[in-house]
Amino acid sequence: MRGPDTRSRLGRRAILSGGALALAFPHLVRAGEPAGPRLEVFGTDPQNLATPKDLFAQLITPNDRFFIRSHFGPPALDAGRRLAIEGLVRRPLTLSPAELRARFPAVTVTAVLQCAGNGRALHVPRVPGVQWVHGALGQATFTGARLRDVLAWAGVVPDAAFVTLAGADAPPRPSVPAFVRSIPLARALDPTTLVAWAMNGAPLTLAHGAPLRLVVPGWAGDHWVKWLTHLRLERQEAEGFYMRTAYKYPVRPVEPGAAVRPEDMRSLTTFPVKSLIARPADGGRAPAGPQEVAGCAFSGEAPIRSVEVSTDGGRSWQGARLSGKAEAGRWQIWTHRFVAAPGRASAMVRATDRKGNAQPQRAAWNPSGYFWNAWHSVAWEVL
Ligand SMILES: Nc1nc2c(c(=O)[nH]1)N[C@H]1C(S)=C(S)[C@@H](COP(=O)(O)O)O[C@H]1N2
Ligand SMILES: [Mo]
Repeated sequence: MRGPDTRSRLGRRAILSGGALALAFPHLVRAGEPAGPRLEVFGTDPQNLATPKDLFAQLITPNDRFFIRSHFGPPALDAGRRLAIEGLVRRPLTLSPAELRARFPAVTVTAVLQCAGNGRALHVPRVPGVQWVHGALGQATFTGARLRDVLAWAGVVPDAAFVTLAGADAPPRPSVPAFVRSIPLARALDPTTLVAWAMNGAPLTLAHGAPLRLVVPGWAGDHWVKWLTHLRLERQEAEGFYMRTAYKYPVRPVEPGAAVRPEDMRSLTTFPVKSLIARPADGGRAPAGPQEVAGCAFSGEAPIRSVEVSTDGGRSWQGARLSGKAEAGRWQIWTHRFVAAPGRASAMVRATDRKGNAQPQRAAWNPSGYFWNAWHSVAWEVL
């Protein structure tokens, strides 16, 4: 089976060296860092930058190599920007980031952050939108207050059912809808849902949502609202483009290219089971003898149960070795070793989670190109 990383797809974007990145986005690169490909550019206005795939063989993605995506670009940096908790609460209030940190216990979770559109470029037929291949993905430790502690302090009124989330970023023109998302109250009360101020032990950078962002482990990136300014308790889901039209997925599988009626769509929540090969790189070369294949595997639904690798085009599959903690919404690293003679070598990977969800051979096409998660394969030349 041919790997999906075809050259024409990779050709659609450039790799920015550390030096060029520093010029384009000075806040992303610290002075004195070695130059090298740090993030891959999929858009500059607003910035859409991808994590290089070789980083998916390590448990933590460093902050300066962690993908960046937003609809309108960041607002001004305001370290004291207040967060309002309002709507169906007994005690509407606003908190500065300092007050939030002082008042609630700090909790740290390690979680995958993945854009729903990651892999969009691999759906056939092609779907419009940012043509992410694999890199709208990373894993970090996030530190913040539990959203449920914050909500308990404000006192949620019984008929509240959703939390509507808004950030300080503004659309470029009044005619463009604002980025406003809702999550059900049950998900807001999940102990892993955080209002975070730190990522991998460092204060959040502006690109990743400073001073405060939401962290919703297991759920697609669109729920992880950055530059958070408002938490509004409501009876119903928010209206507006980003809830009513965007981030919708067919309730039943559809034919590739089919039009789907709005009533047959539901809002995205968890991302499905997926594994990727971080190394070796597709199209590379390696000396004959022992080969090591490695990557990550995760599911938003449940911890990973197993990862299997085929090095004979899918005829046989071997269990890979897993490392890292098994948790829903958190990736584990898998490795597999085999010996290859000179010629063409290939590897293909598939994962299954503990709810029995199996990564499919082909990803389910859908009108917005979300959640590509087909078996991933690479091929390289053994010398
Ligand atoms: N305020 C705000 N938050 C946002 C967005 C946005 O446009 N505005 N984009 C979301 C999307 S679609 C994704 S995938 C993640 C990306 O987070 P990152 O840039 O920290 O990787 O942020 C989310 N949070
Ligand atoms: Mo996203």
